[in-house]
Amino acid sequence: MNFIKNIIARQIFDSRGNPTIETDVYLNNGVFGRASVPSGASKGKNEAFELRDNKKSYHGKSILKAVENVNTIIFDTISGYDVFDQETIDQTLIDLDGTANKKKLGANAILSVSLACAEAASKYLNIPLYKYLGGTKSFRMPTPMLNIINGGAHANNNLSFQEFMIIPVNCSTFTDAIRKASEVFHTLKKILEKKDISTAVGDEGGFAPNLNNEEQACLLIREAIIKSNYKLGKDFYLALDVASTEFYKDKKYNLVSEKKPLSSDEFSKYLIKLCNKYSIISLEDPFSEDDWKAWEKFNLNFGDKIQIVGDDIFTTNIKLISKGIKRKTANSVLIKVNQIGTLTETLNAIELAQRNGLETVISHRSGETENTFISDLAVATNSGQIKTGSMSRSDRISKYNQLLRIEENLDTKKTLKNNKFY
Ligand code: 2PG
Ligand code: MG
Repeated sequence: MNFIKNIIARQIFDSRGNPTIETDVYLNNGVFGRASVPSGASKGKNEAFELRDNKKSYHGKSILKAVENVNTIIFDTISGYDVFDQETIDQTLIDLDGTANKKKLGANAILSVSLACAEAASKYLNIPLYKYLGGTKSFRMPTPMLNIINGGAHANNNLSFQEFMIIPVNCSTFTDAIRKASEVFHTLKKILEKKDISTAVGDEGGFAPNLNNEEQACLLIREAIIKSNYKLGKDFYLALDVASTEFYKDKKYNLVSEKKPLSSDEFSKYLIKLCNKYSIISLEDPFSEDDWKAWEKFNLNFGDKIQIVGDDIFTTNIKLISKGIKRKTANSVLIKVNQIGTLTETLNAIELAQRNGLETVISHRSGETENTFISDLAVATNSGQIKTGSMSRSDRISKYNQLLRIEENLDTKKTLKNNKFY
């Protein structure tokens, strides 16, 4: 028997220095799995509930109630459960909470247990986590999307767009892809230094300078790609997380750099111009989570040319993804484990998207920990894409390092050839 013998949760810190939850799930033979939970800054309104204490300490951000929920009610309920029955564990946690958004126990409390159970099960079997999660299929490594300039809610600069990412392509291996990306990151740093532009970094380890506008960020990245002896549009593409819900007010898009607010149509034109000029091949949250019509129109017109990724609009929730599939809102779904709160629901969201021909991009949060679960998840689900920050800061690098280890472990090395954008 491989049953849950003990569960110990504690409060630790995330990459922004805010409290978050870490949970250890012990099995009867002494093996344990550990997981910690990330936290977002630009959150979709339909995300699962992050339980915080709202007391005086830690500026209201402590999560001791979530810890208590795990150590008492959750442990009392799932103690003795078979750790290999992830679905039953997760369903029990969902039922125990009983609310639509996991408000009672906290999605952070629930997720920490859910992920730690999977980790414990893989350790019990002594197999890598990605193999446990993925089963018997053959795996492919994801293409990394690296956010090397940060703006929006992740930096205190004047860029409205949240993430300016590079996508290395035409690489036979992940190792090769991450090498090229790292070279461009360091070249960009030199370029910024030379131009006397700040090289301080934002929440996801990308540079976060004040710039004239979003286009200047693309220009600087293009320069870095060229100076690294690569070609934009051949060796690299660009991707943006516009995170536009953050600057959508009164049905208009309010960019710091634009004189007047833009209507959905005007903003759509603005985006397409930028895409054409800078080989931008993927746009995440180009429109607000409340602007479904703009999504539909954009996907109809450009969905065959550009990857249109739904983050805030879907929140890894199968109800919203189903709605998006019916209304042809996007052609890709961003997957964040803490947006929904259990492993099973995350896997269901990925399966639903993939079965309906949508791409899945596995994603970190802006507040991360050293936990590398999402690296294994990306490989296990053959998602083909992962975004997990820039080439600095251990909370981001830990995910890339784990992918290097996984690639070393895989039998087939030429693993990126069938990925999108190749
Ligand atoms: C996003 C994420 C991760 P946050 O919007 O895609 O980059 O940011 O975790 O702040 O929601
Ligand atoms: Mg996003």
